[in-house]
Amino acid sequence: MAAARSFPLQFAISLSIASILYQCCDSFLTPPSSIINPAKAKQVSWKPRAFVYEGFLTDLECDHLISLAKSELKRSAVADNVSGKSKLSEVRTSSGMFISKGKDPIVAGIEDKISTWTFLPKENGEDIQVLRYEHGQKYDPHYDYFVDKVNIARGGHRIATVLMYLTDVTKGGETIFPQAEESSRRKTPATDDDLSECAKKGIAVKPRRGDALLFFSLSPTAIPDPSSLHAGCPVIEGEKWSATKWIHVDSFDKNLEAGGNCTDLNESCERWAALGSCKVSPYSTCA
Ligand SMILES: O=C(O)CCC(=O)C(=O)O
Repeated sequence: MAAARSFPLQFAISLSIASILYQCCDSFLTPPSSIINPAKAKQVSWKPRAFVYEGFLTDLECDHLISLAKSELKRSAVADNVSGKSKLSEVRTSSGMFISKGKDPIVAGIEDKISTWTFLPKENGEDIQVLRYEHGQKYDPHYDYFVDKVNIARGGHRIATVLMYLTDVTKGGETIFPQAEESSRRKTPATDDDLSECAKKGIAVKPRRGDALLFFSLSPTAIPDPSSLHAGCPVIEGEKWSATKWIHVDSFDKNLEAGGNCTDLNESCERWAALGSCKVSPYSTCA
């Protein structure tokens, strides 16, 4: 009888111990690198919507991406505005390579963090592109959204970009938004000796190893945002390694239908068209 009466008490004590152990071990088992702390993200600009997350990648993650890329680098290309085909251009002089999605647990962990931070599904992301910029190399001002129908057919527009800096750069190599609206809350100090001349022509983010820059190329109403124009300033001293994750409005993993026909891909197209989406967005894939 006594044993029966103390059962609820023993049960409650066991439950508390189990809960303490679970909480303690869970935080030991979860690598600190996979925890996203929104307080670490600072707003860089509101037009375009751009944020920097300090210490997004660990040293191990930065080194891992560089070591995967090192022996596979090729001259970077750009997409032709009409045909959508890749072509070499003086607009972009870095070298780079793509790391396939979920290639190993470290890459998959980085992709998990990106998805958690951006609230965008992993399947909407392209493979991570690792880039190396040597002295003088740069990426002239451009948009990440496409204007050709071929590239839009796979996953729709690129809605957001996460740019991760894998190294510090002694001088130059900043990412700059030349059309960004200066807000009264944040001004790039024009006299900052740390910044190159190129970086003083807009809102600039200085590459720091482990930091990540997130910006949106579409407005909240899903229309391409011209203020998202951005560039990689020439590297003046040192070397810049970065890794880019482009994220689309829809799945990038879905198989394309034969022929790549891109009209009315979404069952809601008729409704969107009735609401005027084709008039609002010249890039709509709805008929
Ligand atoms: O390297 C940079 O700072 C810019 C890179 C970039 O614009 C891109 O990868 O789309």
